[in-house]
Amino acid sequence: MLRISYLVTMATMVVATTAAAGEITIGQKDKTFVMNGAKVETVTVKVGDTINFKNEDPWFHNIFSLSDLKTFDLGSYPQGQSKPVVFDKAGTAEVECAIHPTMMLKVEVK
Ligand SMILES: [Cu+2]
Repeated sequence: MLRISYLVTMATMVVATTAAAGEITIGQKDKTFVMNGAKVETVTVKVGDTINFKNEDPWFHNIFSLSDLKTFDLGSYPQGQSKPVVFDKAGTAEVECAIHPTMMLKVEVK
């Protein structure tokens, strides 16, 4: 009986650990980065978290980063489409748009 409750506890912990890797959506709207409808210039996530970059504008965006922490290039994609990036190391990444040089987002991974 004790052994069963131990196994249940362990199973619960595994589920909790898996759920800890979060997922957020950062929109591209009016040539800015937005989260929950509000403009953001810095966003903090945890190691292992995923950011879904979602284009909410009626024109293309091309989200990329040349940061040492995370180098990626999502290519250009239209309104409604979303592409994920996993931030798997701690540090800071500058995220930009290749089409709109004014777009800047700092991602702090802790
Ligand atoms: Cu853009």
